[in-house]
Amino acid sequence: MKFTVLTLFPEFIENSMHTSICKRAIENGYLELETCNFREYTENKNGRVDDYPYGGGAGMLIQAQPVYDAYMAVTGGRKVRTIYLTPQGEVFNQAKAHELAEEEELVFLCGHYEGIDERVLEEIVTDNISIGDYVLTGGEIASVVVMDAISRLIPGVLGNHDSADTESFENGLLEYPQYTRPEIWRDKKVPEVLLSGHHANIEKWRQEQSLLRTKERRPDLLDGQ
Ligand code: 9D3
Repeated sequence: MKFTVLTLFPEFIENSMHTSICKRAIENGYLELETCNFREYTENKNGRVDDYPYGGGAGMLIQAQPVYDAYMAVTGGRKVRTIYLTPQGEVFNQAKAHELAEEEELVFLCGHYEGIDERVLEEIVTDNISIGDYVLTGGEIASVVVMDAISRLIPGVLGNHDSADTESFENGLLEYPQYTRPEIWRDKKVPEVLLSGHHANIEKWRQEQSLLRTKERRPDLLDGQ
């Protein structure tokens, strides 16, 4: 998978993605990351990429020209699925992560200020994605969230040890509580069944705990089941 990110803050994307599992995946060639600062493509002599909105209103908008020229420079006009991170997008979820993980290449466009001139969005954007109903300062963190979720679905990115995890979360329930050594910590004992060695009972307990926890914390996840 190749990710290309168009952003005014490429160092934020580079730093975030060169951490932990994504760092290893880039080093091992399972992921490729390119960032492009579209400020480098502005034709404004002061390096500006923003201007006032026609019709008035608060804040500034990113102009179409630098975004389009940066996009053409990184894609060469090829047809590439291009994701605009925006509060007006469809809310990202695990199904969308799976769908996007099928692509060989994705471009991410991160906005700042109050948004981007609609005309360039019409030209290049194929998918509008939000990461949830709260207000961020820009699209960068959202793009990292989406890339991180996609990355762990790419074959080879997770070690075999981690990949079993994938299946257990994706049954649509929250995970059961987990414990490691010591057996007693601050007078709290590990649930007896986990020490029993009785694998069928352990499996049954974990399923019960998953269901209980989901009912308590995320009843909305049970609506579709
Ligand atoms: C005044 C109207 N604002 C919309 C609520 C304008 C605005 C605020 C903040 C426009 C963009 C942003 C920056 N946010 C993102 O770029 C963003 C985002 C978000 O704020 N929440 C959830 N997902 C995303 S994806 C990109």
